[in-house]
Amino acid sequence: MNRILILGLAIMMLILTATGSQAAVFTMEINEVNVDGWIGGFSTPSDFTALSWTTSFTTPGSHFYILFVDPDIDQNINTYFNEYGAAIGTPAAGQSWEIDEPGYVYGDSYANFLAGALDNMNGVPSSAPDDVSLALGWNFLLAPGETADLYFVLSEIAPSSGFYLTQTDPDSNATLYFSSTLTIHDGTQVPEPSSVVLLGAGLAGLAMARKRKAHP
Ligand SMILES: [Ca+2]
Ligand SMILES: [Ca+2]
Ligand SMILES: [Ca+2]
Repeated sequence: MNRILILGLAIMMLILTATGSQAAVFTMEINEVNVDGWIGGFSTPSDFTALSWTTSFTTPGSHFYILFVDPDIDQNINTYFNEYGAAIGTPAAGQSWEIDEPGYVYGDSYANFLAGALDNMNGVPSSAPDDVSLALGWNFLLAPGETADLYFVLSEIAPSSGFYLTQTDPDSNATLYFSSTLTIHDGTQVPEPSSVVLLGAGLAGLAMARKRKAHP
């Protein structure tokens, strides 16, 4: 009896260990921002589980801010071009988005990001997997004395509400969720320290060289 019980426990532990080791690896190929036409690149860790970005505007007038990410899921196991995207929900007023192959093969999301005009279309649906990149943008107007706070987050946790983009690797059974909020209020407000994760720290100036070549 004891021997059977012990064997059963050993098998359970093996299964738990195997499940734990199957966590997908997320890497970042490109992470750049277009702020009113100024392009900057964020440095990101070699792999990540979740990333978030916060920034604020206080200069009166019209602004746009677009965050572009080109994540890959388990690229060393099943490539970076077995993935697809989806747009869930309805964009907020002033919000733009794009899901597409970044432009190594056929997509125009990186070009549209540079031009400051996302096309609000999904170029990599589940019927045609490829290399997914995601972009979210905001166009907004600030009156004197107003502050705009922007927040972006990319993680495995689905937002409970609002508009968001997804990037799924069906072979890894993993999905990344990309969402953003814009809050405009009077006066200035110091962001909560816990929400400032990558604020400006990795900004590396002009757009980084794009290393990867088109896949066959
Ligand atoms: Ca993959
Ligand atoms: Ca496109
Ligand atoms: Ca990608």
